Order: sequence, then C-alpha cells, then structure tokens
Amino acid sequence: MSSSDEEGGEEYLFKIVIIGDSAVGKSNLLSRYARNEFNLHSKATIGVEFQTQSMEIDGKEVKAQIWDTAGQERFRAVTSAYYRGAVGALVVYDISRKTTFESVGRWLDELKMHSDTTVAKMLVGNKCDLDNIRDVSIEDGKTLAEEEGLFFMETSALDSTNVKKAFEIVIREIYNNVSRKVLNSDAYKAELSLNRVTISNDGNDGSKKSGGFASCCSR
Ligand SMILES: Nc1nc2c(ncn2[C@@H]2O[C@H](COP(=O)(O)OP(=O)(O)OP(=O)(O)O)[C@@H](O)[C@H]2O)c(=O)[nH]1
Ligand SMILES: [Mg+2]
Repeated sequence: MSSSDEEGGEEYLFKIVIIGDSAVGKSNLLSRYARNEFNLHSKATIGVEFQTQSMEIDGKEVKAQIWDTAGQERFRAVTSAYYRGAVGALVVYDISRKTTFESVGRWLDELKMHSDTTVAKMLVGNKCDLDNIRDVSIEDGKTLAEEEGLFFMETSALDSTNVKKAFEIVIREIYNNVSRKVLNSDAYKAELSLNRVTISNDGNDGSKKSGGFASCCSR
C-alpha cells in the first residue's frame, strides 16, 4: 500500500463493497470513481477486484478500499470473504431494468447475513442517463431506501452524475460511525478522565493498532 506522509499518524482505511445484479454497472461505477474511466463494453467481472481511493475529511486522509465482485452467481468468489470487514456498501440496480431493482432485497439479506458490524449503506440507481427507457421511478427508489434505512442516489457511470458523491457520502458516514464509536467507547471515556485524548494511532512505530477502530481493514 502506498504510504502517504502521515504527520499526525491518523489514518483510516475502510472497506466498502459494491453489490447488485450483473450488468447494473458496478465495475464502471468503481472505475469512474477510482480512475475516471468508463468502458462501454466492459466484460462481466469474474472473482473479486478492488481499488483504493482517498479523500480528506477533517484534514485527515481517509482511504476507501472498494471491492467489486461478479453479480453473476457462477462467477462469484467465496462470499463470506468478500463481505468480511466491510463497513460500507453500495447496493446497485439499473434504473432501466426493473428485475435488478427487485433483486435489491436479496442483496441486502446477503449483506446482513455476512456483516458483523454497522454498515453504511447506499442504494444506487445507476444508468440515470437512460431516463428515456426508465423502468424504475425515482420515487420507488427513494421509498425502498427509506424503508430499509439506506441512503439513496441515482447515478450515471457513463456521464459521471453523482458517482463521486455517492461514494463520498458512504465514506463520510463510515467515518462518522467510527468517530461515534470511539467517542462512546469505555476506553475513550477512561482516557478522558485521565488526561487529554488523542484519538489516533501512534503513527511512528509502524504497528498500527486499530484501538477503537474495530471496523478498519487489516493491512
Ligand atoms: N448507459 C449506461 N451504461 C452503463 C452505465 N454503467 C455501466 N453501463 C454499461 O453497462 C454494462 C455493464 O456494466 P458493468 O460495470 O460491467 O456491470 P457490472 O455490474 O460490473 O456487471 P458484473 O460484473 O457482471 O456483475 C456495460 O456495457 C457498461 O458500459 C451507465 O451509467 N449508463
Ligand atoms: Mg463487474
């Protein structure tokens, strides 16, 4: 992993998974976000791929390790490994194909079954550039997201609409979850009563313990 110059030693690495039926645009959402690339003729994903992308929150570098897998059952790698340690998820459907929207419940069930912690979730209606052949209304998307307690956004990997935004909302929410967890932890409270607090990894001994950051990936 490329190392940035960490001055304060605070570093965050969050695992995010992208799930949804085949050909909804998961791989293109990721390539658009991570590399600003789009492929009109992308092949179905086989196995698992990931990309790391950074953003800054509160002056800190926050890295998201974003995992992409096959929507097609026969191409999927071991499912539990895919979900392990994930603290964020984008659940994607294609606004021009209702069946992909109808699968969202199943994807959410799978996510729930394999996650052991709070996961920040965003329902993503991709291909909003195909408004002329829309098969799922914005309202239906919103309603489902509300029912399930997810963020919601329509995106287009093709013309870039909301792609960055969707990922960054999820990353921010994870960051908030983690800070909240740290603030509420007994260790934090104990430390508060002792002396001033540094909610950070030490940074200069190389052995980055993830104290309250139960949800960070190992590296
Ligand atoms: N019009 C339009 N086409 C898109 C968009 N995103 C992806 N596509 C196209 O949809 C097809 C499938 O995209 P992928 O990103 O490979 O889909 P996937 O969800 O990764 O599919 P699997 O890997 O099989 O699960 C490709 O032909 C893309 O060019 C979009 O926002 N708008
Ligand atoms: Mg793919």
